[in-house]
Amino acid sequence: MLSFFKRANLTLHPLAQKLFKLMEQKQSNLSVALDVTKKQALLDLADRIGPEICVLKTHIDILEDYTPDVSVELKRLAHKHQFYLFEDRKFADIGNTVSLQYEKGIYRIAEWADLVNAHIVPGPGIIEGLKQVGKPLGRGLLLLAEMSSAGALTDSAYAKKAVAMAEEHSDFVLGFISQRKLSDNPGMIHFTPGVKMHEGKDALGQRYITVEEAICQRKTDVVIVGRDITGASDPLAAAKMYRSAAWECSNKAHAFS
Ligand code: S5P
Repeated sequence: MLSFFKRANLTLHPLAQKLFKLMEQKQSNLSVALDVTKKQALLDLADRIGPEICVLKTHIDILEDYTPDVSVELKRLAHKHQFYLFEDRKFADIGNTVSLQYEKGIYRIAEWADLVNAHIVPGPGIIEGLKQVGKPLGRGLLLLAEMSSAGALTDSAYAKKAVAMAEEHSDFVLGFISQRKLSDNPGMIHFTPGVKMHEGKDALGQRYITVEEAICQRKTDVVIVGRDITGASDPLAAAKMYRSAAWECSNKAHAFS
């Protein structure tokens, strides 16, 4: 597997280039999912864990006390600690609607989120709608090609369609949410959620694989870890542990290429 640094030169997507370089400089291929419902908790965790991560993933609509200064603060912290912001909005509607959901409304996602993601169920119009808003701002899109949850309908034929759609729109799409490496295009970045220190599941259908399984065996690039970090007694220590485990695995994968 090529190093992230080499892959930065093999994509024309400006945000993918920047993200690859940041991962290499920061030696981090860890993304944390900060699924908390109070803004202060979100910002405190972002400030503490920021030095360990390449991407901070939010679900901004679960905050009970959202005010527009949250996104201003998130941007400040992203600059301070050098990470990118990924709003896990999972758009899933027709192009016109998603472009409004992305740009307008209370959250004004396009103003602050470097990355967003979308389901491909509606067809390529969803990508076109998001691209109209996001591309002029230098943003990037991840396609949900495979989900981590039990019984997901994202079988291999579906994932293949996601890869084909990504190739058609590689000026805006820079990768996937998936459970394995799906594309041989070195510019495409694979993000894998449903990661824990031990395999298992939660009570609502989430399934977990290990960092080792995700990166060494399944050759993905970035692991997304949520509750195993946010619910730890020491979230910073947990983030450090995941960061070094993930980086070590990707170094091994690069060495054996
Ligand atoms: O297939 C998916 C896609 C996503 S983006 N499975 C997921 O779990 N996610 C997200 O990753 C999910 O919405 C949550 O924010 C995070 C996983 O959190 P954890 O607490 O289970 O690690």
